[in-house]
Amino acid sequence: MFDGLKDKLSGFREDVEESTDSEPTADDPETAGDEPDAADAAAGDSDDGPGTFQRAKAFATGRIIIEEEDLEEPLWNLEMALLESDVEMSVAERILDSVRESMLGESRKQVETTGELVESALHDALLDVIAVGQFDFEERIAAADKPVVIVFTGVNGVGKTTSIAKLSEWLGDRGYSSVLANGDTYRAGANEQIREHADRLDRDLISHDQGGDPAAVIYDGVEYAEANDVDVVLGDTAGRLHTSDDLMAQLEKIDRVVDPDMTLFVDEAVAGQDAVNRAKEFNDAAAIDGAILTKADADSSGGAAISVAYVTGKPILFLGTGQGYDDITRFDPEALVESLLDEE
Ligand SMILES: Nc1nc2c(ncn2[C@@H]2O[C@H](COP(=O)(O)OP(=O)(O)OP(=O)(O)O)[C@@H](O)[C@H]2O)c(=O)[nH]1
Ligand SMILES: [Mg+2]
Repeated sequence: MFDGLKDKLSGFREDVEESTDSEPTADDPETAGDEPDAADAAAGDSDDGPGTFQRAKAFATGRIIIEEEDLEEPLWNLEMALLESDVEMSVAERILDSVRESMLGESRKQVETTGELVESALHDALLDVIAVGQFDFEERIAAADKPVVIVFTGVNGVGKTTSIAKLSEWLGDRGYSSVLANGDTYRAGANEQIREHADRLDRDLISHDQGGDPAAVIYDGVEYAEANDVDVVLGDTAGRLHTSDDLMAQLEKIDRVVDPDMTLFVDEAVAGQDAVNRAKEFNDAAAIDGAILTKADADSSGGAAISVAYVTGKPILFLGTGQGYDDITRFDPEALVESLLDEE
């Protein structure tokens, strides 16, 4: 998963190692910087002297000192790599700032190798953006008054209905009953599609005729759950663009009438930057509580997985990893960061 990004992150490590690997001596002018330019020359040797001396001393004592200029090119390459992997611009900048900060100045800490310093800087910088807003989903379900009402939103074809079926299975595995409510009264065939899932999973389904009011369907789902002691109502909605005013007004009505405990935004990991933009737009239009990224099994750049939480302030809660009902996993920021930095 996210192999492209993984390669690029290890490229950064190599870049830094390369730009810091020549062991400097106080009288070796080459070590003052890789590409001495006119400004360096004009400033004279007085700028380079103490830095070089410090570094030589650090080498002598086994410490590693990274100079600003060692990082310039690697950081630029890292920025390009992140952007190419569809990491959102503000997120890439945040990552660069954290990496720079933890590798320079204060943190000239004792580490074994430059590689380790890079690894720990990248680890902290990535976790900082990926883990934004995380909460324990299962604990929240356990603690909430029943029924817990969850509504799923997003654009067409990203995997909302499939994710509902998977989540129903996931909840069942943990002892929670659920009912499906088909708020997609818009698309022809939507009832039949979710009916198939409900039948296969042996779940009850609340649906109205095509063209009906989605808020009314989900409301009926809640009443059904209350009457039958069902723990969770999973409310589907039609795929929509955040720009389709009528459909967005429907979401507001669902919010008003049903007041769901959670609204989860669903999008595809493979949509990269588009998924990031849509998450932000949906969150602005009707606040979401978290996101599900589907199709993480397909070869995706990883940009969405890294950016969505930072950009929306809401966590990614699940990854969809295939078409089967079991192909859903809790999104674990620490595990993702470790796998991105794992050298095998
Ligand atoms: N490989 C893979 N395919 C998935 C995943 N999640 C959903 N799909 C597939 O994506 C297609 C669309 O899924 P749906 O659940 O119908 O998407 P939707 O968002 O409900 O679509 P609309 O109701 O039309 O807006 C189906 O063929 C699913 O099997 C996933 O995690 N991995
Ligand atoms: Mg659907």
